[in-house]
Amino acid sequence: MNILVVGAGGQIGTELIPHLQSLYGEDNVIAADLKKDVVEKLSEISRSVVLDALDVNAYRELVSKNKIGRIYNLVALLSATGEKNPQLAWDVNMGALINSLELAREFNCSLFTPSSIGAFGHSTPHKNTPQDTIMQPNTIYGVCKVSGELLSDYYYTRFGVDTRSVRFPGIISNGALPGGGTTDYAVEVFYEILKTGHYTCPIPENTYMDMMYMPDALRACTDLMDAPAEKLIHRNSFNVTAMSFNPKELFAAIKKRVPEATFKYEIDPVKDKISASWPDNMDDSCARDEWGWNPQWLLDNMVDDMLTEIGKKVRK
Ligand code: AKB
Repeated sequence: MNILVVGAGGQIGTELIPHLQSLYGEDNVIAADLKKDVVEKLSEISRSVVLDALDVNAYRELVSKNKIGRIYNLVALLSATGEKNPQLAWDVNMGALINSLELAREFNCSLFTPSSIGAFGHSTPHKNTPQDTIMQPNTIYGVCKVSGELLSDYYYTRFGVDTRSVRFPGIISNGALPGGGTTDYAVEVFYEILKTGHYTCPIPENTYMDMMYMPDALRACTDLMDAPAEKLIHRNSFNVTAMSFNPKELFAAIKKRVPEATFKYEIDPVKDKISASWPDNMDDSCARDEWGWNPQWLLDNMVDDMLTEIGKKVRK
């Protein structure tokens, strides 16, 4: 089966490519991204192509020519960026999704499109947030995610398209940087502490959010897509989480290992509002029951690994 990753140059895509290659073979994975320089970089590790996912004809030609059987649609403007330009966020996030859904229908592909904790809002229960609950997000990013979940389920029930998805929490990684998200602080802090010894945090110290280390996120992407269809009661989209912490707890874990590290807070009002509307911690028991979700990385081993890996990059 040939697998296409659209929006491959981002935080998840750049690490999903080698993960997919290790599972399904190097030649069976194609990375597509809008930016030429990003594609040049990706071509060092994978078959790669420039693609504007909003150009349905170019997208169709790529899928058809390469006999694509599975699509990972990772195209998205994230939560904080989305608030700066809501119309663009809607156009990009929904445009890439509808094209992916239509092509999955036409070429009988399975389709993974990540949803997010951003699909929830103030009226959602914030503690142990259930799988099926109130979803009234307060951001354009969240509105796109809820619409995307509904549309993906519609394509499954109406046309039989094999659509699946997870609600990702903040993803922590040491590869490509996240950009424009509310949870980005949990990555930025490692670079700043290792480079300068200091970090100024835009999120209030007591705001809890779900988080996940990249190796677990990659397994979520492939385990769900490989799960037997008959086991799935839900499809779009599964709550998945690995840990929940607030900035104070993360910084304490870093300070234990880097005693000279210092932290202060300068709250970003947009990120403050967004993070306050998201769950403190989600209940991911449906993912565990229906396709065996079982995260391996918690706060302590994640912090150890991030400090080691980013330490190597910073010292280079
Ligand atoms: C963001 O902060 O916007 C993303 C997300 C949780 O979807 N990382």
